[in-house]
Amino acid sequence: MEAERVEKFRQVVSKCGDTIAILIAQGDPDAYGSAAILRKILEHLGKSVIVYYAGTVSQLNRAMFNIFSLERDFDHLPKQLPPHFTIALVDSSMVDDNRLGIGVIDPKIVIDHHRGDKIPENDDNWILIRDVGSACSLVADLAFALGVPLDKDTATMGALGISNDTDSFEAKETTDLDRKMFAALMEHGEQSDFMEARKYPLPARYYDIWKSVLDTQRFQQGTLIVSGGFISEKEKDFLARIANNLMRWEGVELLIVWAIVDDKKFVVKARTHSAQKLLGEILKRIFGQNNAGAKTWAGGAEVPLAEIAPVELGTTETSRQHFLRILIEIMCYKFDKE
Ligand SMILES: [Mn+2]
Repeated sequence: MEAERVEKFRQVVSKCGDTIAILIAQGDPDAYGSAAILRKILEHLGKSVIVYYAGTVSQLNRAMFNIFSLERDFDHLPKQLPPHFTIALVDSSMVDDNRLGIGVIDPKIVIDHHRGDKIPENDDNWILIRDVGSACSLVADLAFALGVPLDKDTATMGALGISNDTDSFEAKETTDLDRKMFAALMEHGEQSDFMEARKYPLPARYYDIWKSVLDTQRFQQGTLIVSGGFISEKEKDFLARIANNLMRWEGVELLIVWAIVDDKKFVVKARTHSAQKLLGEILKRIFGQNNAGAKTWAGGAEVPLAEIAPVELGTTETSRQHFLRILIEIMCYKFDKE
């Protein structure tokens, strides 16, 4: 990282309040790792830090939470933060993110690899948004530039974030920085913890959801639309895992994996192979400006169910299956022209 950017970071941090709240909008290994490394950086610079995560801990993230005792280190984001807390945002750059549920925020530090909102930088904030595979790579680069010592757990978590977001360096977004930072982090990290957090057993429900995905598939003009059916909040990121896998399907250019979460929310994971398809724009147009976001090749959306479904979700199994079939048709219609 350029010396002047590092210097600017020091200056911005010195102007921040004593307590910095690092916010995690989407629970995934990249966000957790980024937050853990940024915490070490800010503590090294004399700040006290609280890491807050929004939403629940998914089943896939549970392994990481257990291995690194994150229940102890991370706090659940409350409805409101004390006004004197300075906000730092990692692995996201949306200032009005519905997932946070605390309204519009004014973060002084933003480190992200999603193209989304462009937050303007001024003398009092430090914004780093770059097209790399993982936010952890950017935060680790900053940590090494500042000479921040990283303990075994923090370094391993950073490496996990990189390998998760780059799909073990197979994703198109993967850059030289991701590979370098992974190697640098694992010099301090622990291979056995790394493996345990990557190769945890998958619950039977994961394969049930796969069955629904295969049963509901619709393929039209390069667009594959599938549904995981009714799932719980904790099972939500099974969808991303399934989506990454389905992108190997021959002829698929745009992939939409959706499900109904806890009978309340409509959740979408989208993937594309085509740089012509501006995924973020497509998703925002279909699902609403504040409900969707995307990197170049991957994105997602979350919408209250009532906003997307024209009928009430019934209670009997027959009516629920009927509801699902209606939504399958609606989704095919919405993506017909994309
Ligand atoms: Mn990420």
